[in-house]
Amino acid sequence: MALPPAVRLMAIGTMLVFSFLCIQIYRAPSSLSAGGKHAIKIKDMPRDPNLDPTLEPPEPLHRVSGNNYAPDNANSNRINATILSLVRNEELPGILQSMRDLERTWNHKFNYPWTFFNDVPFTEEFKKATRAMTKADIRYELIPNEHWEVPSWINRDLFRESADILKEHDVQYAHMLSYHQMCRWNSGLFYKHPALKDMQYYWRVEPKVHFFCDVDYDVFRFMQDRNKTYGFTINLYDSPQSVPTLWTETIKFLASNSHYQHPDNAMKWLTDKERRPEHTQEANGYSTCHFWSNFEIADMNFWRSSAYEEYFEHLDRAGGFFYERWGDAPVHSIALGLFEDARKIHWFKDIGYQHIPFFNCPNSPKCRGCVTGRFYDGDATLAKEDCRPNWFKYVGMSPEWAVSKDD
Ligand SMILES: Nc1nc2c(ncn2[C@@H]2O[C@H](COP(=O)(O)OP(=O)(O)O)[C@@H](O)[C@H]2O)c(=O)[nH]1
Ligand SMILES: *[C@@H]1O[C@H](CO)[C@@H](O)[C@H](O)[C@H]1NC(C)=O
Ligand SMILES: *[C@@H]1O[C@H](CO)[C@@H](O)[C@H](O)[C@H]1NC(C)=O
Ligand SMILES: [Mg+2]
Repeated sequence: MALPPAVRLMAIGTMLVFSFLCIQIYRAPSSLSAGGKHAIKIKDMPRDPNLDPTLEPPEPLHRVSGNNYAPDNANSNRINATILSLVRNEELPGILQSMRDLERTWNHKFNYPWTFFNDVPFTEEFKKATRAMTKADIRYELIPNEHWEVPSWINRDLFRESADILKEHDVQYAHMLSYHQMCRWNSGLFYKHPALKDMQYYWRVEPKVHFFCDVDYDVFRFMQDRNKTYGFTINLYDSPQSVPTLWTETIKFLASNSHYQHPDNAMKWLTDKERRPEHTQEANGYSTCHFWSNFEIADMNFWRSSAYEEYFEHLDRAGGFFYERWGDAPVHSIALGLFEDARKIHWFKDIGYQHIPFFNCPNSPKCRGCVTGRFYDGDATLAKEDCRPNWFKYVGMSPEWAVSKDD
């Protein structure tokens, strides 16, 4: 593989450590017991589980009653949570579309605040138009320079050289410096913004996404009450060429931090080499399976833990946010898959969602505008990008969905 000399050296240098640790990790009892005894395991996913009827998760759920979620109620049932979105002024039409869908299906009932982030100030036009979409509070936050700027240890010449090579390998956005900055910020910086100091949970929203199904319970309370750390809708393979040394760096980190591994982790999902062997090989041991992070409902305490902080710091120093194109999705997913109890990761099966070109579309009378069970739109080769089969095989579907199975 044609890698820049510095990167090649780094890779060779870690080879020995890597092999040694692989043996160590696969021998550890922790990797034998992924998932929980109550999780619903499915082998090879013979049919899309979204074709089965989906109800709400079982009670107790927190619902609207009287004015308990009214926007101006100082003693509302809302917890410290926000919808958040990193967005550019130019993407105003796209974010209005996303807001319209999320407000219609969920937030007009619960009125959680929106927090918008930008690396440049929001325009008055942006503020005015977004304010008109919701009764809830909206905050417009500027990202501090020290969170957005390219770190001092990144060499610009090496960045450009590496981007040329990434481009040869068809890695999208290779030369777009701001895309690399965005991935780094979403990986390890966003939750450090002072505006989120008192916030614990967030729902991440991007411009131009769709929400299809009415959700009639407080999803943040659901996360809290059921001890969930992270919620996803779509689970995908990534381009191995965007993360050639992400797994090698992860193994290096684990060399001195193996105590951070959770006994009930999702290591098997992260390292499966049966379903797409060539992928795992190209990514040097990482299956590339990840939660698609344009949708996330999560507990920031996980990102704020010493395990994640130290892991991010290690990756940041290694330079792969710039010399490769590590996305926040694989970075978040690897950390969750290693350091968290896999049972605390929840598939929000009931939240109908689209970010082009993929869908989560459940079979429920609460959904309108998507085709039940459709996973992608466009070229048929997109079908193989679905990594849910491995998640259900190794970890299983959240026990909450057992109810709809008996239907
Ligand atoms: N403010 C700001 N937002 C950005 C920038 N780059 C990307 N984003 C946001 O980051 C998210 C991901 O970017 P997007 O272009 O949708 O990437 P894709 O979904 O991977 O194709 C979106 O919410 C964008 O609005 C940037 O330079 N500045
Ligand atoms: C939210 O956070 C603030 C500040 O930490 C705290 O005082 C408040 O009690 C929290 N509210 C809820 C509902 O947990
Ligand atoms: C959540 O965790 C708390 C504290 O560890 C525990 O007391 C509670 O029973 C757990 N609840 C659920 C639904 O697992
Ligand atoms: Mg996007």
